[in-house]
Amino acid sequence: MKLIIAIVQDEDAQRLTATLMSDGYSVTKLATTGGFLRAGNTTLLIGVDEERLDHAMELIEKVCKSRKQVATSPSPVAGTAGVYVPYPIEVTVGGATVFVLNIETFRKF
Ligand code: 2BA
Repeated sequence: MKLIIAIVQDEDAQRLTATLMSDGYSVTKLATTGGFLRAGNTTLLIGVDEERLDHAMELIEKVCKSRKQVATSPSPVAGTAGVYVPYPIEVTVGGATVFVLNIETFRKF
């Protein structure tokens, strides 16, 4: 068995969860926060049998879109007054950041 950990944008989370569940996958949805943008995103935990892994990955790739986001970042150098000056930066976020882990044991009690 494998555990897929998929970090996706909130905008895609609803549709991805519905798509996975309608194809018979079990999904746990966590509200998470990205360390860089410090904005909300969604992490899905999906336990899958090995033979269904590729199909789940295809669904994630199909549903999750990459988007440009403008974020405010502190400047790496202090301004003249010794204060960090925030400036806007554009980053491309997503479609999905996916980790796949081997699961040693899976039990439901
Ligand atoms: P954030 O950490 O908020 O990052 C949002 C986006 O900002 C990233 O999109 C990337 O385009 C950009 N970014 C991140 N760190 C950067 C840096 N040091 N300098 C410049 N730009 C940077 P994604 O790569 O699509 O990542 C989306 C979210 O997935 C991340 O949100 C984070 O929550 C998660 N993530 C990505 N890679 C990860 C990893 N190796 N481990 C754990 N979580 C990860």
